[in-house]
Amino acid sequence: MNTEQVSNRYAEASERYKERGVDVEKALEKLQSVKISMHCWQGDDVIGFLNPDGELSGGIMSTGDYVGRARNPEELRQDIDKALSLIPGKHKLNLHAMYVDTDEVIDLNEIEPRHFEKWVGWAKENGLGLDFNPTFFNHKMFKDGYTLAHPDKKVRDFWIEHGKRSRKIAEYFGKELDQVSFNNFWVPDGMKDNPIDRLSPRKRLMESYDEIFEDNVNPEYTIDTVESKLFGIGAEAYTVGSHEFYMGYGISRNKTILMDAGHYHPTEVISNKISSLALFSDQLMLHVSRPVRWDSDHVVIMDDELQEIMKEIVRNDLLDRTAIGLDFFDATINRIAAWVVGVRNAQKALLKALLEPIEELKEAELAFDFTKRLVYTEEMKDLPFGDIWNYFCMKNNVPVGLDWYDDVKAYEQEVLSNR
Ligand code: RNT
Ligand code: ZN
Repeated sequence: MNTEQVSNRYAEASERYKERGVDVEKALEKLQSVKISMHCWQGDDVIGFLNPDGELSGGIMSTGDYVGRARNPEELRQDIDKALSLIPGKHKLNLHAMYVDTDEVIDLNEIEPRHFEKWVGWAKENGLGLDFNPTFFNHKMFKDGYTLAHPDKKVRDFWIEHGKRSRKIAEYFGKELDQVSFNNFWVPDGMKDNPIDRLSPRKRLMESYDEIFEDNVNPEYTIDTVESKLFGIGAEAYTVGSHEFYMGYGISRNKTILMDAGHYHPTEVISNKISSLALFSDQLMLHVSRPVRWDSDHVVIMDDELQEIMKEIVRNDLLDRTAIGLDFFDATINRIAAWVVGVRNAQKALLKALLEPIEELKEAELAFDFTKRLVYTEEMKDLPFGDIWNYFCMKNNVPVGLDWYDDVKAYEQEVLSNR
């Protein structure tokens, strides 16, 4: 499609939405302002640069050996640049501590802001924000299935130090880039088989966190988030940091609760949790991921749950209070395509949610007019949403429709296949 066709279709589509009382321009303005936190770890299968020959541990798994895994920070940034050039808008990169960029030989309990200076320089050049995560896996101190909940204080102390340092780095990101950096704590701690004592590890985890969070950091620059999980590989029977653990911890300690779409029972959805959490917490963060039968971290597609998540955020006016991050890792496909599909889908689902006649639907519901509610929401599905999305891409100078795929293929031939 050429520019004129895209514009014409946009004009027509806008009319259709207008008939339903939807202000398309306003929706696009909103969409433009939303930053998605794109996770760096799709680019190298969650290996990192601290221990490049190491294996992924912590009960998560990436499978596949597609050509072109990024092996160092330069390659990873080059790949991220490529992906971002195909995604409309300005976003954030979500870094893990193990993605340090330094010539010094350092360990997780020694990281400092200067080990991330290159990432910050790159983010500044590209007008991006940075989020952060301490890394509680891929390391020899992840012992006996435990980190912060380990019975041995020496093991806990190693990780407590790491956690403390991660907060200084996130604070530095926020200050340098003049926008808040979310710093997410997730630990894999758990047991393969049924424990005798479920309480003590949880108490240790709570006390370790309390120590980590003792230090003051500037809330304008960084916000701590805590991520729960149902189970991991090797922690099938018991995961210390469960949903209830972090609900209690987050609410009582004023920490932001992060919900990952893959971290609940298979029929349990985070879309139905957002509204409850929003009543008790000012800030929310999500890991938008796609579980397939279990916490499998598949690339995010335009499925019902993705759309439901975005609808919940938009209908309840929570966009300004909800940080949206992505979390998946698929090594069986082109990794840049994985990012582009995932981020673009998150944005598309958000746009769909923004293109609803929300007030009218709420009124119908309040008047118990469930017929109208059903009829309208079903008919809305047929409106030419794709024409609005294409126009948004064009306005942002990124490829429209399938055009981006050729770009990724060319990059694979020129760059990735030579690695
Ligand atoms: C693991 C969590 C966590 C990780 C990243 C790499 O189950 O979802 O968010 O995926 O920290
Ligand atoms: Zn996650």
